[in-house]
Amino acid sequence: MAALKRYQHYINGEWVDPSNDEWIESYNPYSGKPWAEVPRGDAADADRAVSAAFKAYTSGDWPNVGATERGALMRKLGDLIAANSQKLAAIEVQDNGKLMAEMGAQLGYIPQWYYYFGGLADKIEGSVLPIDKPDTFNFTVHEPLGVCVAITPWNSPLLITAWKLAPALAAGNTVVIKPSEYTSASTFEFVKLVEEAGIPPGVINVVSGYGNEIGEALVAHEKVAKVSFTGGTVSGTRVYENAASGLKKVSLELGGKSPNIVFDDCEIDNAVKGAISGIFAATGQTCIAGSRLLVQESIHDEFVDRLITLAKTAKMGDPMSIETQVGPVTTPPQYKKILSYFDIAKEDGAECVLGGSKSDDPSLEHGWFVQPTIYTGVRNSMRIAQEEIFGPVLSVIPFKDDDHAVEIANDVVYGLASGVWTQSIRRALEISKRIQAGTVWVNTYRAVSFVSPFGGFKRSGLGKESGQHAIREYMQTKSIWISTAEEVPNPFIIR
Ligand code: TXE
Repeated sequence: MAALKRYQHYINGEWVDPSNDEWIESYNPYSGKPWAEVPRGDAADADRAVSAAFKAYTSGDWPNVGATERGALMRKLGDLIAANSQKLAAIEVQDNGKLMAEMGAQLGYIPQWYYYFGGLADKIEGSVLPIDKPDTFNFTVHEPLGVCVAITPWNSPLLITAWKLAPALAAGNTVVIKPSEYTSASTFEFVKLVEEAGIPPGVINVVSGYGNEIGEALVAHEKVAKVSFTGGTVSGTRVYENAASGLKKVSLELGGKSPNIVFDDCEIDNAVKGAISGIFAATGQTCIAGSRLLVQESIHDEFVDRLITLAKTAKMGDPMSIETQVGPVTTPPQYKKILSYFDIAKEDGAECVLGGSKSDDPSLEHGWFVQPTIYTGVRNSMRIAQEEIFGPVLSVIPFKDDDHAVEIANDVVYGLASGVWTQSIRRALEISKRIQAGTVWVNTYRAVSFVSPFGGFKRSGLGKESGQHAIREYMQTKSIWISTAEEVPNPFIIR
């Protein structure tokens, strides 16, 4: 067997082995075989990376790089990602099982985050305040926080890295990135571009390993000012608890159980496509998956028929092939988790109208493939309607009218995204206002942009990524007071 490709930590501009010399095998989800190994980092590696980032934040070149120049460096980094997009896409497909068709488009788009936030770097202005005190000049400046830790999941490693890294860098912070132990390769490949972009050593560091080992050590490190986390709600809650003891700033982008609501006045063909893209794209492994399809009773049966017809055409196969529409599940635990929900759905009494098991295609037997699955007769109280499955498993829930749709839509602990399919502007606006979720898509689904804020309500998270205000998640405001009085007045009273 060919030797596995070995990646090292990237700390202070250098490639280094993990202190304990332990490694994690990285698998190709299509072949089910390991192809690379990444460091199994520990607390010592966390300390090395954070110390490098802290040094780069407090001394050396970075503190003297002005905001305009930071923007220029980020644009260079964006250009380098674009120039290397095919290579990065191929690594992600191999390591993660994402479709080449999706990764080609994603890598073409990722540079935009670096361009947008690079452009924003020198547009963050403080204010001079009309202060109510005599002989006083008061103004604000917005400063970076220091060392930021970016913890990313396995479902879209490079896109989610961009969402965190671009605003953090634009604000002037230094960063330690910890990708998922299942999919670290693409982040290591990406960080090779940092030196060529001219970004000083220590400003961007990448370390890999398990969440409960190096992940917890990073979050707990006393020199870390902020943690930005994307992942599951259980791990996110743990990160929040650990960060609390150091009073660190935290952004969390967690799970979802998003309602995709189809009203009887919709354009049915478009809504069917929207339902499919909401749950089967990326093999359902997205936080924004429209995993609860709420369909108005009057069109329920016709809609489900059309949905099944289209879903049956989904081509499952090798994610490298541009023809493939549904790829493998990325990790073995995730594969098992999805399969376990097929049993749960049966116990709960949902009716399986498509799929409902692992793939029976012999050509896919080595990979982690599950069939696109649709359940009808789902009540919103069932576990398949309440819990994030994170796979191509759709629960169809009928509703009577607008109030009923909103009631079901909001009756979950999550609030990440939602879809509304209607031709009525009045209804679109009304329902959008009433849904408790950070994103509402009307007559579309699964659209994201560097321009538009993204983040959850309720237990889907804290803070926003993308959009102008995301940079503020990586900054703090200082108020500076200057007295122009000739004499200091009575020192025993507050001024
Ligand atoms: O994710 P984890 P898992 C959901 C989805 C999935 C479930 C579990 O429902 O089935 O989460 O997936 C790091 N301190 N999402 O277990 O554990 C970990 O190493 C610090 C939704 O694979 O959340 C990895 O880098 N770090 C989701 C990252 O957190 C810790 C995307 C995410 O892993 C840590 C992925 C700790 N205590 C899964 N524990 C989304 N929102 O898009 C783990 N990590």
